[in-house]
Amino acid sequence: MYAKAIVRAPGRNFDQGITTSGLGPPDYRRALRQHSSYCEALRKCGLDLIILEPDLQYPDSTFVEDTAIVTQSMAVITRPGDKRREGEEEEIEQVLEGLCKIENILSPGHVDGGDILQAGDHFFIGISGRTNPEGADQLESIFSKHGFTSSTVTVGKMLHLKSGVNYLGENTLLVRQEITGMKAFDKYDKILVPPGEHYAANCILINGYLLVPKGFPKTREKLLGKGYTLIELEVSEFQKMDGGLSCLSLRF
Ligand code: CIR
Repeated sequence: MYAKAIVRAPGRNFDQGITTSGLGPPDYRRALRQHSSYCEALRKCGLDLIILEPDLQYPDSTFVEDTAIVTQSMAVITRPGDKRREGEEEEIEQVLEGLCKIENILSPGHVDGGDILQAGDHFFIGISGRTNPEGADQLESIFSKHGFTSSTVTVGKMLHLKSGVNYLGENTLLVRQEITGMKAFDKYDKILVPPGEHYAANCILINGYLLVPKGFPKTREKLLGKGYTLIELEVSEFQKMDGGLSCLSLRF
């Protein structure tokens, strides 16, 4: 069970962040409304929220997930892999310091939290354009020191590992096509996101509720058919900036 989440609303320069989506500039007011509904949904899941002020120094800082990996017993503060996001983690470290034991990724390691997928006591570490092998090695040592197992996976063309695969509990992964053949995930049951809906692979399971992005009807039907209790959320403005549901919070 999760008890808390850290979130940060987008700043008014959110549209200056990094994007490759080609979906056009985000509408700031709509982004704020969507963020506020997202916070409401987290509260509905029973989480107490730690809400940080927008940080105009970092237009991407609403995507707090990339700055840390948080478990019940400790937090790893990352070194985000894109230069424009370096330093975003400092405030997150200050917040987490008061709550749990802290570990740090050190230079030349880089890790984005979006590349780290927890499935029970195992962590998959995606090696991507943002997470390098040095960062992954450091992370593996930290996980093992704290009693977790871990393994690395190559992310390929996606931004982050969790852009394509997410854990839904009970040995089940929600995956997009690229992931289905990957040996690393052999032992899991898989729910495949239908063609044309790959963005919907980024869903998050929180205390029995599955948060899913609105606008992906085939994925929705599939998940309802499997018996999940869904909370559908509009995240179109975050999608324009290459972000999904998981990126918008650190849950622990
Ligand atoms: C970036 O490119 O870093 C942001 N515009 C999007 C980050 C999304 N984060 C995530 O998937 N964990």
